[in-house]
Amino acid sequence: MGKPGRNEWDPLEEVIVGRVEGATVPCWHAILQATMPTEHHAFFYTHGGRAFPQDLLMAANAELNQFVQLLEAEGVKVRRPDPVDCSRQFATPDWSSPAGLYTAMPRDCLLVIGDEIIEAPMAWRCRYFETFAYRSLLKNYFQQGARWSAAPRPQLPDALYQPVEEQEGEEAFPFRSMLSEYEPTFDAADYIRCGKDIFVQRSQVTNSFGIAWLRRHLGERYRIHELQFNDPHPMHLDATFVPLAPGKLLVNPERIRGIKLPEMLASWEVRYAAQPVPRAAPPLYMSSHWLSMNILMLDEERVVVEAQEEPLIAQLTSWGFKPLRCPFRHFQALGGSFHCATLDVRRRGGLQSYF
Ligand code: DAV
Repeated sequence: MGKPGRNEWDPLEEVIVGRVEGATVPCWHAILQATMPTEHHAFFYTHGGRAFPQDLLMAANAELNQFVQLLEAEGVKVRRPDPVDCSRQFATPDWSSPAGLYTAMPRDCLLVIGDEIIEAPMAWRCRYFETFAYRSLLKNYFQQGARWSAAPRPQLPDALYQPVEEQEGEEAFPFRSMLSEYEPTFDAADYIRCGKDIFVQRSQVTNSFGIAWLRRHLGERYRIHELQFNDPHPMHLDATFVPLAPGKLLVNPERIRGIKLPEMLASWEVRYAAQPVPRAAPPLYMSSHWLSMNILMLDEERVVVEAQEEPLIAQLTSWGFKPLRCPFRHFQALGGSFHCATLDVRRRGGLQSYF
C-alpha cells in the first residue's frame, strides 16, 4: 500500500469516500436505543428496512460528489466502495436482520494502522456484512502490499446486549453501557490515531474486550490509551476528541465537562470547538449536532469543514488552519460528516511519537 496512515494530519495521499446509494434505515434493535436521538426513534420504527428518503439521498449524493471533486482538486486520490443494495435481509444461525445499513461511513468499519487494514467487529447486527462493500478495494490493497486482517467475527447473540434503564439527563457519567463483555466488539471510529499513540473510548458499540483485543493484536509498536468523556450516548470519538495537528486538539465543550484529560496531553493546546450552527432541516436522524466537529485534515493546515459552520471556520482560521468549505448537511442526516465518510488509506510520513 506504499505509505500508510498513522495519524490524522500527515499529508493525505489516498482516501476511500463512502457511498449513499442503497442506504437503508436501520431496523429497530435494542442497541439503537443507546445512541439514536430520542426524537427519531419513531422514524426507525416506521421506516426501518426501507430506503432513506430519495430526495435526501439525492442531495447527499450531490454533496458527496462535490466533496470528491474538492479532494481531487487538492491532489488526493479518491477510491469508492462497491455499490450495495443494503435493503436485503440476512441471517446467521442465531438471528436474522431484515436489512443492512449503508456503505456511507468507511471510518466506522475499517481501521487503518500503519500498513494494516483491520475489519472491525461491529456490534450492530445490521452492520454485520458492511465491510463486504470494500472487499474489492481490500483485495487490491493486499496485492499492493497492505496487511489485511479482521478481528474475530462476533456472534452478536442476545447476551451481548444488556438493557439499562433510560438514562436521565445529559450528565450521566460514567455512561452505562448496553453492551456486555460477551465477546470483543468495536467500531473503528472509536479510535483516533496519533502516531505511536492511539486513543480510544469505550462506547455503546466498543467494549473493553474489543479494546483489549486490538491492544494485544497491535503489540508493542503502539500504545492504546482509553479516554472517558461526559457523554451518556458515546458512539465514535470523532465528534468529541479531534487532534488537528501535533500539539493542537479540538474537544467537544459539552463532553469535556468535568473530565480531566490525561497528563500526556498537558503540552498540547486544547481548544473547545465552536458551537454548531443551529439547523431546522434536514433532520440529524442518527447523531448529535456536534457533527460540525467531524472534519477531515488534508495536512497540518488544510481542513474540510461544513460550508455553513461559520463559527468553527472562524475558530480554525484564527488558529492558523486553512478551512476548505464543502456543503454536507444532507449527508450528515445519515449520522456522519467528513471524518466518518472517509478512510484515509495513505498519508505521507513515518511512525512518530508526539507525546
Ligand atoms: O453524535 O457525536 C458523531 C460520530 C458519528 N460517527 C455524535 C456522533
